[in-house]
Amino acid sequence: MAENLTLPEDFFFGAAMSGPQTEGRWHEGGKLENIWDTWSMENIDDFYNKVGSYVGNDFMTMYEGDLDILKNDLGLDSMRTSIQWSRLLDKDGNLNPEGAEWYHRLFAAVRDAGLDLFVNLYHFDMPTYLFRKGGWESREVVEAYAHYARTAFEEFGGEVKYWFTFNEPTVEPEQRYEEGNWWPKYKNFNRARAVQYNISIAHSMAVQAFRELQSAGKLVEGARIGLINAFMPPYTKEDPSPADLEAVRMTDGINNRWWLDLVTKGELPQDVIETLQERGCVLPVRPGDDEILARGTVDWLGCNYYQPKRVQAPAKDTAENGCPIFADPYRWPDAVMNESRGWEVYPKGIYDFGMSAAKDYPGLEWFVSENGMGVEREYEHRGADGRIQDPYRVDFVRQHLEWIARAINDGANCVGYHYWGVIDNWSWSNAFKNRYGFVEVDLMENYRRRLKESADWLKQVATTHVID
Ligand code: BGP
Repeated sequence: MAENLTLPEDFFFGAAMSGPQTEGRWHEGGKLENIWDTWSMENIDDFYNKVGSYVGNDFMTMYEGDLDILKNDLGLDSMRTSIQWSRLLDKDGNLNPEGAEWYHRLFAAVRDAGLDLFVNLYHFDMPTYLFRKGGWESREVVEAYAHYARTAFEEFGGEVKYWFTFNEPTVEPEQRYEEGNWWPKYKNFNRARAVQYNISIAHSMAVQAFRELQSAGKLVEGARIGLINAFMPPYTKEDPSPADLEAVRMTDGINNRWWLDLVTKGELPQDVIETLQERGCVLPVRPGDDEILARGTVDWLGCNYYQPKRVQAPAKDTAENGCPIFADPYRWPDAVMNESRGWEVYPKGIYDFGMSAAKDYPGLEWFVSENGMGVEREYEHRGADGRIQDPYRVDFVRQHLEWIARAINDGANCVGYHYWGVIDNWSWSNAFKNRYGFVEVDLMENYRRRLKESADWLKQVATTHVID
């Protein structure tokens, strides 16, 4: 039988972005400094081409035109952004009226544009004064997050239906606390897992606040809460040793099962917690935490998928600082790379995630909440009409959509696809290095938007759901 490579009619097809990466106006309207702003001021040399967090892609100025592009030029039906904690609340945890007014205005514009709105809370963007109080290592800050979540639900719960507590809650522990890539560049596996644990508590407290408001009839009909994680299916060598398989178990456990178990069962995976503790990892567990975690179950899940995680047994099992090492990276000889970004392109990974979720977490509804191909500016060539020609982006998305359609045909409960960075945006220390957009942002021309050639293809697929 011929493959049916179409996406379901009611499948969401949209765009993912975040507040701190797009909004700009970082010091206006009562917005507090967040960790990216502070890092930008402290060491701009750490940012690609010395472009800090200040401007995003100027979305706060250009949002009306951008929404029109999403809806009419690209044919999308939905979009995600995030509410910046540092814009919504002041230092005493009170609502910042100007910040709240902006989000009301934006959400109304999204509605008026005919797009379904997905709102995430935390996207790596902690207010600096809270980071200085210990950040995710402090329970006081976890409580402050729960207050921020509740305030956001109270303020916007009458207008926003689809909510998410965190974006990629393993990535910040990894980048900021474990691998030392993000300011202030800690390198400590144990600290990273302690932070991951506290984020799990914060997530569960937010879900509890959501449920309370929902039972009190304070949220729109059909409101849903979820979590967005970078699910990177782990793979090892074709002929693995028991130690390679152990590396897969722990990689999968820390990155994937940790969150899948939390959001479906209200608990963390016991085997992973036990192994961590056996290896000397101390988690900041407090009495009563199990009851908090038990409230962390959600209505659906976002899966950010860029690349798989290939691992093998570690060469040594302890780092210089005494922290355990569970896996080393493994370079698959057949890997196809996006050389510009340095990430592997493996579209079948999304199928494998969908199939394992269907088997191990039956009934779990999920969507692809980020996927995309970023390349450096030098890689993007213009045609005679001045538009960037990017057939590689079409190939990338087409292949991923094909594997998503196959997964759905084989029983995966995937209900949508959001492309990351539909309009080029600022991305953490990479700034504007990797450009994901179907729409170019010209940094030399006041952030002017211009469709890339791939935009025509995207519109065709987004409006027909036929993957051609
Ligand atoms: C994801 C993040 C996004 C975005 C994306 C691309 O992990 O959720 O916020 O940054 O990665 O990242 P980069 O620009 O580094 O390629």
